[in-house]
Amino acid sequence: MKKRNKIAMIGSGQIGGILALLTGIRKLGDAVLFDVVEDMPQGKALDLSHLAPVFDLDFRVSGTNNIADIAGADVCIVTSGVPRKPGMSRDDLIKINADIIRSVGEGIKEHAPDSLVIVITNPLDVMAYLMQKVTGFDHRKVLGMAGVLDTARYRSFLAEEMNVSISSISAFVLGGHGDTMVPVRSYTTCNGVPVEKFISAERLDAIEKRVRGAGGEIVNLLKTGSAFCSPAASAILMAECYLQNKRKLLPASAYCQGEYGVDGLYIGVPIIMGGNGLEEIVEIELSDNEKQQLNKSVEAVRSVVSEL
Ligand code: A3D
Repeated sequence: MKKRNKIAMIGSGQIGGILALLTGIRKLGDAVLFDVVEDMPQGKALDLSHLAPVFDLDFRVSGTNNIADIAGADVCIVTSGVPRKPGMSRDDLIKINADIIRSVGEGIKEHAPDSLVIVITNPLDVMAYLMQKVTGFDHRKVLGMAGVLDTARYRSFLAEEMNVSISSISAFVLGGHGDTMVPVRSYTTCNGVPVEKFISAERLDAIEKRVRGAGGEIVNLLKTGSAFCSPAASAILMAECYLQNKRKLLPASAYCQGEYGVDGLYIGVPIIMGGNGLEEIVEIELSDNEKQQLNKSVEAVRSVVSEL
């Protein structure tokens, strides 16, 4: 009998809850919500299971405090950790979140050894690196979600500025998920037409600065947490590419072995994502300025990795 897909949320906080909701709405399979907080994942699961009949979704969802219940998961999406508070950088989270990633990584290795792991916990590129080390999984099966979200932010601001449909905007944000991320202007177009034809260089500088600070802008507005709907949607897109072998070209934090001059680090690069997880890292020609920015971003990630 063909098995139903199982998607495990490792961490059932703000992002975890939306991940389970979107798993149902996008018809990806069944969801299990795992968290250390007693009763909370069970409560979220019960609530979501009452949403399924409203939308006629053939979707089962359960909540647990026992990581053994993720057994057989096809995809594990990891948000366990603490989010930023106003005034904190993503790197300030490293000590607490590294311990949490080590502990859940052991659980994933034991109970879902064949799963694809998508890490969302910050500091993102460093936590993806640590997750791969702890699980020992093939690096193709451990990816970090950041580029899809950062690119979505870029596209959203550009579409608003140009007053065009969001679907016309194609863009890439590469590098580490932090203040040094690199919106790649040379590949940013409105239906193939370079974005510089529509927006002045000064306005583009301002928009790109806003992209780099967009996570912080949301933290300052929310005051008690960070963005959660769009990060969840971005990880679900990645899970979809894997489960449906879509072979979509998207930016993700991936283990580089010489690509872009980076060796032995996770960094945001364009990848083809399909049924093997990372199918291939695509090397695109960058301008000298973009190369310089990317190198700076890589050094920022490398210095946080050295703190592990
Ligand atoms: P939050 O709502 O606090 O959820 C985190 C959950 O992790 C909480 O429910 C905790 O109880 C749980 N948790 C802690 N320790 C463990 C453990 N050992 N095992 C299982 N669960 C545990 O945060 P959130 O969902 O808003 O954010 C989660 C993470 O995502 C944070 O590190 C954020 O910084 C990060 N984040 C990343 C992005 C990216 O674009 C990469 C965007 C937004 C947030």
